[in-house]
Amino acid sequence: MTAIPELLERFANRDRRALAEILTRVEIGETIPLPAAPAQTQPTRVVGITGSGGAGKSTLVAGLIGHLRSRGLSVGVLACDPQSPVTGGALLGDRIRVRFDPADEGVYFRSLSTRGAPGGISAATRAARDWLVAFGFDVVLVETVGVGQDQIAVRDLVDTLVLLVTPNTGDEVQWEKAGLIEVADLIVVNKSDLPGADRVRHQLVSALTLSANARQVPVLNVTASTGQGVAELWTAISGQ
Ligand SMILES: Nc1nc2c(ncn2[C@@H]2O[C@H](COP(=O)(O)OP(=O)(O)OP(=O)(O)O)[C@@H](O)[C@H]2O)c(=O)[nH]1
Ligand SMILES: [Mg+2]
Repeated sequence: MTAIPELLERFANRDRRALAEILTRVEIGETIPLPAAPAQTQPTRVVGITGSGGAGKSTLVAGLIGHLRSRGLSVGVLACDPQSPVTGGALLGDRIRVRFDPADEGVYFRSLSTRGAPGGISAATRAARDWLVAFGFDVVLVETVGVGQDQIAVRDLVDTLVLLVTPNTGDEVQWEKAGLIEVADLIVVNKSDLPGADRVRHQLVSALTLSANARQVPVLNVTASTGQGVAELWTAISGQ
């Protein structure tokens, strides 16, 4: 194990291996003093991507990485994996599905096991987010599975919360019940290549009109698997 002063010095020099070691140590509960974020023209924007299992969150994260890199923005990703019923560890799924150039220094990807923590958010997620912000990424994306009311916990972790729903799954009713559509800043109807996308979109728009929180929550159609709508989504996020 590296001594803390050395680790922090390497971290300050933007050494990704130091970042990785810090995240591992923080995840197992060690407290390491967090340095101030470097001076940036724009502060880091932290964006939460939530939705039920298989909604296309990782695919969208991959699409956003591509879009953000093409604009010269660096990206740190935290993927909060659901507890695996088999091993209790992180599922490999996210690491397999999110593809990016491993040699690209502008992207950093990290999976955290949620280990059954309430809210589907690992206790260490907040700390990990803070370290990615301190590292100075332009954008930090937090992928987390939506599993009901506890998911609202993600709200406090991010500047912008994006909720993914998909056509014909009945999810929209569930999200409404869970109050998630009221805390989301943006709602994405992903898999808009599938039938029923417009119907779901209309249902969401009317549910939002009726909701107690009468904020203007944009509902966007996206097809993450082709990248359709990803640029428009980023425009909406960065204009928030
Ligand atoms: N038709 C269609 N399929 C999609 C789209 N986006 C993602 N998928 C597919 O949906 C499946 C699940 O995608 P993921 O990105 O792994 O979904 P996820 O929400 O990250 O899944 P978990 O992390 O396991 O909850 C994959 O087979 C994707 O190829 C889309 O826009 N259209
Ligand atoms: Mg995923």
